[in-house]
Amino acid sequence: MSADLFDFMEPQAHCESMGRDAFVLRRFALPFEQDIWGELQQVVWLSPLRHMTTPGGFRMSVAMTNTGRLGWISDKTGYRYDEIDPLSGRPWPTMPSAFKSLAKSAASHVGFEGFEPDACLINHYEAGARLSLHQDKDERDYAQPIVSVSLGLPATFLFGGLARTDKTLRTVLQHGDVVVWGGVSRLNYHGILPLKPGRHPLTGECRINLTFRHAGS
Ligand code: MD6
Ligand code: FE
Repeated sequence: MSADLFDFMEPQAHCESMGRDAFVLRRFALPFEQDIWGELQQVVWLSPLRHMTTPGGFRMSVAMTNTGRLGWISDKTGYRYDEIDPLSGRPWPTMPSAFKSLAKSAASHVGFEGFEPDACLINHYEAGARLSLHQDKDERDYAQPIVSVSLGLPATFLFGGLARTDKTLRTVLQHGDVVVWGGVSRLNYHGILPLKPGRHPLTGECRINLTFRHAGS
C-alpha cells in the first residue's frame, strides 16, 4: 500500500475517552453532514418535530421526532418505544441509509461491531433548551451501544455514573462530534446544559442531536 493511500485511510476524527466504554469521536460526522441534513428534512416533513409531555405533565424544552422502525415517545402515561408516530398516526419514517451507515461506522470505529440501530431519536434544541440528567433505559436490552451525533450549535454534555448523584464529567459537543457508549457505561446518567444562543451555518439557531439505539428485540 502506498504512503498516500495510507494517509487517505487514516481516520480523520480523533477519539477521546470519557471513561470505560465511552468515547467522543471529534468531527466524525463532518463528511456526512450534507447527506444527513438533506435526509433530515424529509424525515421532519413526514413526522414533524414536537414538544412531548413528560409523565409528570411538563412540556419538554427539546422538540423531538424519530426515524426507524421504533420511535421513542413520552406522554402522561410514561416513556416507551412505539412503531407508530402518535402525531401522524403512521409508522415513523424509514431510517435513511446515510443515517444507518454513519451510526454503524462510528460504533465499529471504537470496537462495537455489529451495531444494528432500529431507532433514531432526533432532538432539536433552541436557545435555553436542556435535557436534565437521565439514563437511557427504555430499550429492550443493553447489549448494543448508543451512538449520538451532534449537529449545529455547541452544547455542554454532562456524563456521570450509575447513580444520579455521581460526579459528572463535562465536555462541549461541537458540530460533527459523535459520542459512542455501551458496555459498562451503557446506563450512565447524562444530560445537556441549557443551549446558549448562536447561529450555525448549517442548522441556523439550533442544535440537532441524533441518538441511535437498538431498542427492539
Ligand atoms: C443530546 N443525548 O445529546 C442528548 N443519550 O442531545 C442523549 O441523551 C444521549 O447523547 C444516550 C447516549 C448519548 C446521548
Ligand atoms: Fe440520553
